[in-house]
Parts: sequence; C-alpha cells; structure tokens
Amino acid sequence: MGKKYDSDSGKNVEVYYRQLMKQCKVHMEEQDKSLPPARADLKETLKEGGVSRRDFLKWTSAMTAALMLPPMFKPMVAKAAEQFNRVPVVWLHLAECTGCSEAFLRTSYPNVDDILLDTISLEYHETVMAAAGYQAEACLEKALKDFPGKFVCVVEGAIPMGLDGKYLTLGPKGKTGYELAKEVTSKAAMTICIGSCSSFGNVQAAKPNPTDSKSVGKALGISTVNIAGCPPSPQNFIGTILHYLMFGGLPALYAHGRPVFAHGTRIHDYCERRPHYDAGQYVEEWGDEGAKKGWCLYKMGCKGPYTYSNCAKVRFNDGMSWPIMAGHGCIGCTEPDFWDTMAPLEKPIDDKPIGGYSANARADTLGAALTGAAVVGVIAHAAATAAFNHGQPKKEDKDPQEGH
Ligand code: FSX
Ligand code: SF4
Ligand code: F3S
Repeated sequence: MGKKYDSDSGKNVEVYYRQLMKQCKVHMEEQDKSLPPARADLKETLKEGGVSRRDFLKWTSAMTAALMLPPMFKPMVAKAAEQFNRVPVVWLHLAECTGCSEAFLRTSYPNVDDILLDTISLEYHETVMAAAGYQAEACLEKALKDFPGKFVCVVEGAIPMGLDGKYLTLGPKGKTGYELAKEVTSKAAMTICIGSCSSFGNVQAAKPNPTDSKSVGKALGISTVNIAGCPPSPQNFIGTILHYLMFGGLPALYAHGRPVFAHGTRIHDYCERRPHYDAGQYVEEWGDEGAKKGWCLYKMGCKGPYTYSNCAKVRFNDGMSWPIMAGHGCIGCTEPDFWDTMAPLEKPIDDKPIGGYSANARADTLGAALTGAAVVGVIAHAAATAAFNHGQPKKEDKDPQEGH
C-alpha cells in the first residue's frame, strides 16, 4: 500500500514538472519577443571574464538546484541567464548603508553571478550611476516613461515616515524617500526588497525607531518580494529574477514575503556544526578548545535555530564562507526586527523556544525522533511541495506525454 502510494506520488511530480516545463517554454518564447534588446551577449561576456563553458554548466546546475527545480530545467535556467540583462531595473536607495549593493558588486574574480550583476540593465542606481542631480533625475524619468509596468523596481533601505518623511530626502527636487518609492513602485512590474532594511525596517526601525522607519511593504501598503539579510545573498536575488524570467511571476513566497527557495529552510537544520549541537558539544568562550574544534555556537548566542535562510548552502564571497563557518553565531539577520527580537546577539535567549521546546534543552533525543517522522512525510508530500514551490500549472495545460 505504502509502495503504491509512493510511486503514484512520484508520477504526479513528474507530470507536474512536465507541465511546468511546457509553460516555461511558451512563456520564454513570448518574452523573447517583448523584452528590450540585450545590452551584452552573455557568451561573449562570460568568455571575456574568463568563465569557461564548463563553469557556466556547473553554475546552471547549482542555480537549478537552488531554485528547487529538477535537472530537466537546466537549459531553461541557462536561457533565462541570457535574458537577464534585458530586464530593465530601477534600483532605489533609501535609509540604509549600501552594504547590499556592496555585497553584490564586490568580487575577487568574476563568476557567473558577478557577470550577471555587472551586466544587469540598470536604468537608475543612485550609487553606481555616473549621472548626478538633474541628469540622474532625467534618467529615472526616462526609465519610467520607456518601460511603464515593465521594469523591476529594486529597493534598498527602509522608509522613514517621521516628520512627513523628511528624515530622508533625495535628488535635486528634495523628494522624500516615501514620495520617490511610491511613485516608482506604482509603475513597476514588481518590487523586490533587497536586504532586511527595505524588507522589514531593520536597524533604522529598531527600538526606539526615532525616524519611524518602516519596511517598503508597510510604508506603502504594497506586496513586495523580500530578499532578506543584512546583507542578503546575491544568489537569492539572481534566483528571483531568473524565476521571473522563466515563469513570468514571483517565486512562491514563505513567511514575511520571502521566497521559499531562499528562506524556506532553517539555518540550524543545514548547519555544519549541527552534529555538535546534537552531541551537546558547545563553544563556551571565544577562542576555547571547542571553538578550535568547530563546535556548536549556540551558547555564544547563535540564532540559527530561529532563522530561516539558505546561507549554509549558498554562502558568501563566491561561496567561500558564511557567518557560522567563519566562527561567529548567526545573528538572525534575515528575520523581521532581529535587532530587538534576537538580542542579546552573543548570548542565548532563554525564553525563546526551539520548535516548542525549551531553547536550552539538549536536542539529541528530540532530533532523532523528529528525523524518523520527517522521512515518511517527505515522500508523501513531494507532489504538494513541488506545486507549492513553483505554482500550480494551469489546468488547461495537458501533459504532452499523457495517453502515449
Ligand atoms: Fe540594510 Fe542594505 Fe543591512 Fe546595509 O542596503 S540590509 S543595513 S547590509 O545595506 O539595506
Ligand atoms: Fe549551527 Fe547555530 Fe544550530 Fe549550533 S545553534 S548547530 S552553530 S545553527
Ligand atoms: Fe544572517 Fe545568520 Fe545568514 S546572520 S547571513 S542569517 S547565517
């Protein structure tokens, strides 16, 4: 009985993905006709940047997996990468530190992600554009006029609402951040919040929040895709744009408007130090024997048990490392209001339960019990999960293989 159910479930997943593939192909062909011309040829730019065909294929495999798609979608991810620099982007800077842009632009040697970000069609970006003052304003007006409803608005930074928004004014006309964001987002195809400031308010909105800063979604009352993190992973941004290019819509969103593929898993469950947590082996003091042996950082305040992000999988700096690998606990930077809710950052929060149990309780027996239950659930829910992650294919799209 169990076996029959498993194979049916497997077949459903296959049918689902074949339908999704069909939709993806149709959508991308249509889109090819409507997007503005490419600014640069991807193959040429990859070659100039010293990225081999083999590296590119490795990247497509990794990105396909990161988007939670099966390998059959690799050619479509490659095609979407070719279309990447054809999406017009207007990038706003509000109340923030520009660390997000820094994280995206900094690179020791170019990889595919860097090349995609370098060639992105930025119509307006206050910190990297050569134009300033009225010239910059003219670039923005032109972009809004040339691509109404077709450009992607990316926002870095929170919106200060205090003093009628006057804690933040921009440009030669002294528009408030609120006015600018309202105008631009209302004309965009979608708004992506980059970083925890635009996503959730972050440090600007931390108590006592003197400027009454809010997230873009709350300040403007709109839905946004939130690529959280301070700073976030460039890969999660690229994945969101690739998903948009492949399927014409947003990736499935999880709690707090964050894409499932990027924020659907808990740091604690993919952490390389997890075996030490389960074995009760903790760093007790910075630089102690446990620290040298790479033991769990829970007692040093790691907030991995309460934080949802794929940092352990995608890492930072060309995949070199991530906070816990570097030796510090996670501070929960992808979670709303983390400055307030995750404090103190270098000590455990005694009253914050992990999965309904005391945070400080040892998880070895609990972990083992949960793993068994999870394995049974994984197979049974494979089809449902696939649909959840990528959207339900339209009913009228019949599986081409059916009846053959
Ligand atoms: Fe915020 Fe990004 Fe943290 Fe800084 O712009 S998410 S403070 S890394 O720069 O917005
Ligand atoms: Fe990793 Fe932190 Fe969890 Fe320890 S508490 S296993 S360091 S995520
Ligand atoms: Fe932030 Fe924690 Fe990842 S601090 S970068 S969510 S490991």
